[in-house]
Amino acid sequence: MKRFALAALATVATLTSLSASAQFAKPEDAIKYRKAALTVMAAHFGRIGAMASDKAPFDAKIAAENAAIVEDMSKLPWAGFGAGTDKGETRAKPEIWTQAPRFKAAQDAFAAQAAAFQQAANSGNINAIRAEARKLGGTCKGCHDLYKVPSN
Ligand code: ASC
Repeated sequence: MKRFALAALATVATLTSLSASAQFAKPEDAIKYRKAALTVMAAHFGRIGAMASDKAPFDAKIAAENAAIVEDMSKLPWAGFGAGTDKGETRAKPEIWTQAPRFKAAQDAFAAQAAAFQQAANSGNINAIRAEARKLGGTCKGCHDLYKVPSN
């Protein structure tokens, strides 16, 4: 337990310093970074989604591993939304910058739900995983509806 707590703290410290120190030479680097982080997160969330919807056999260990990655990644994309990154290869809406506190609150709600999701995954209970995965998907969608230009 103690060792787990220390390891968790070390991970948080590392990720916090990583995201705080994420520096981008050019706006397009930041855009690439945030897309990459979101893509990796979606891939690992999708592996659990497949289990939650019975498209893949349930494996508690694999679920926990993927949820840990989702939780780690949930903190990273936001450093890539700095000033000047509203133009380019992006479907990010201007509201991200014109309603910055609201966008930040959405990030925080999302990260909190990612943590709850990881806890559920660690419990190994597929019904808890399903419930928290549904909520997490809801926070993804909530942000996309407000802040992402739909693809046609
Ligand atoms: C995912 C994923 C998203 C969200 C979104 C939820 O698994 O890749 O972008 O969930 O589809 O509505």
